[in-house]
Amino acid sequence: KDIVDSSIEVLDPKKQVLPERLAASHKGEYGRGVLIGGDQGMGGAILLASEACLNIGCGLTSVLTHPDHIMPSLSRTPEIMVQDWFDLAKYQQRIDWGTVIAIGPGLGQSEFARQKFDELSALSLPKVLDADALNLLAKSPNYDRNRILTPHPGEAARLLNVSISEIEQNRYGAIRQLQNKYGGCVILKGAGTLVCYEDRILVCTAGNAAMATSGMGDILTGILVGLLAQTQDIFLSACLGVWLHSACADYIVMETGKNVLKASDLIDYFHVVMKSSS
Ligand code: NPW
Ligand code: AMP
Ligand code: MG
Repeated sequence: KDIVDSSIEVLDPKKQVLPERLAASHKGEYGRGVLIGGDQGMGGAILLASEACLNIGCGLTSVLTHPDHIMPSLSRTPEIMVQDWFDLAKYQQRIDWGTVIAIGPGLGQSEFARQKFDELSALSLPKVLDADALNLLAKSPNYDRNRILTPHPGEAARLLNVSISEIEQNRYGAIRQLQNKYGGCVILKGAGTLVCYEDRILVCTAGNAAMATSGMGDILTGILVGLLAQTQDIFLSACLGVWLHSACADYIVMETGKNVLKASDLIDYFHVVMKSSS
């Protein structure tokens, strides 16, 4: 029944274009992304997200994270400005500086994380909420039109207080409920990722099971916040980001014959895939 619903559209690759980069432009014109996450033991999540954000073209990318992850981040990607989230004055300066925010990858659900989540929820900046930010949202629901939510079925189940199988049995109904309850643009991940915005639901037919590995959703979050930094448009960023993430995985599988991907494999392919599909 869901499949024949006329309100469901397929994400069209031909409509997906990266934001234009004008000859005389400078980094200040492509947004300032602030990514918050990476509690102890989960630093990789925010590193992956921030690297994806940088590579998709965000003008200035910065990270607020647990101090354990500052040196690893700088060693791996010195282009990214990374700061200790416990330095509250610098934390606040960085938030005030940002034009878009992503919160959640590896954030954890400590009291500190909850406090930061609550503070950020009050800001009107466009946001991407993922992973533990979604778990915190489930515990303390609020409505916001200017954000992208990126639940996998486990997170969606928490957000709607139902079982994972109830989500999976009716993914269209679930994403509609998520959008009604929480607002903004919702992405329900998994094979056949859905994007819901206002009265539209789109399904992504790209993507494959080689993506079923750790950190893959963190890459999507980085892509989304990087696109949002450049466009300020949650729906456009969600459609392009979801498609590109999956199309990269399809491209690498086809080119290399790999049947499993590391999440970081995708990062160098964003522009290759855009070029090959244009
Ligand atoms: P089950 O039981 O496996 O069948 P959690 P998480 C379900 C960070 N990470 N279809 C799954 O189901 C994240 O950013 C850090 C159906 C299970 O019940 C978070 O902050 C990394 N079910 C934190 O870890 C790399 C699905 O959801 C539950 C499903 C926890 O995030 C890894 C698991 O979800 C990770 O990104 C699907 N397609 N997908 C790092 N390198 O630092 C998921 N489920 O409990 O929210 O755990 O997603 O690992
Ligand atoms: P996360 O669970 O947050 O790491 O997100 C996993 C990402 O990989 C999401 O974007 C999923 O849609 C994608 N993914 C995982 N498994 C599959 C699959 N079998 N087919 C297509 N996409 C998948
Ligand atoms: Mg995730």
